[in-house]
Amino acid sequence: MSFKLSELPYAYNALEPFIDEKTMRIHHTAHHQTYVNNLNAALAKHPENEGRELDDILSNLDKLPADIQAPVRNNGGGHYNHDFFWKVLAPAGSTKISPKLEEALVKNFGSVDAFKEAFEKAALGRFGSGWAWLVKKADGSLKVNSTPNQDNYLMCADCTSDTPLLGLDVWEHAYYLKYQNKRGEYAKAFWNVVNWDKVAELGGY
Ligand code: MN3
Repeated sequence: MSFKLSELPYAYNALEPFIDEKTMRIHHTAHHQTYVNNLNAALAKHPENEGRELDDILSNLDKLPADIQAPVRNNGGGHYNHDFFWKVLAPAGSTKISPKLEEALVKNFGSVDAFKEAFEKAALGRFGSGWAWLVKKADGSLKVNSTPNQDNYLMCADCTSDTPLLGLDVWEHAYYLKYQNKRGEYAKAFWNVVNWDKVAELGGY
């Protein structure tokens, strides 16, 4: 078994000018590819894990042999999160918030703008590297949260039943070439390239 890097569902320059081509190319072919390579290298040390789904592996990290728990957490999380991230991005103007999704955002956050504000706050508030998320809880409510490094909802004791609808990579490698230290500007620009159709589909709206 080995995990593979999937092709992006759009061209590297498709998210310009909000996320630039050079960043997308390096992010996908270098950063994401390295997570895949390192994940495969770690799992190869314990071939009894061959054929397991990544969801299953990441949901049961503590059952892996101790010597590969950290590399699988970091690189498996990296592979999983980036696969998710590419799917919730789309060229600017190609999708919009559906009435049902809008209704859910208004119900849970007060307004779409209040949701965006809460999400940007989570993105900015994450010290160091990590992710901001919009998740649907088991009770149907929507929440914004953030995780450090390449962690995600599969690894978090109180959020394993969460369904992620949207994620934003706030590692510097995701924005530094274009935005330098201005993570807030990157988080605001992100709204232009969200794949709202995918968000609605993931949430069942
Ligand atoms: Mn990244």
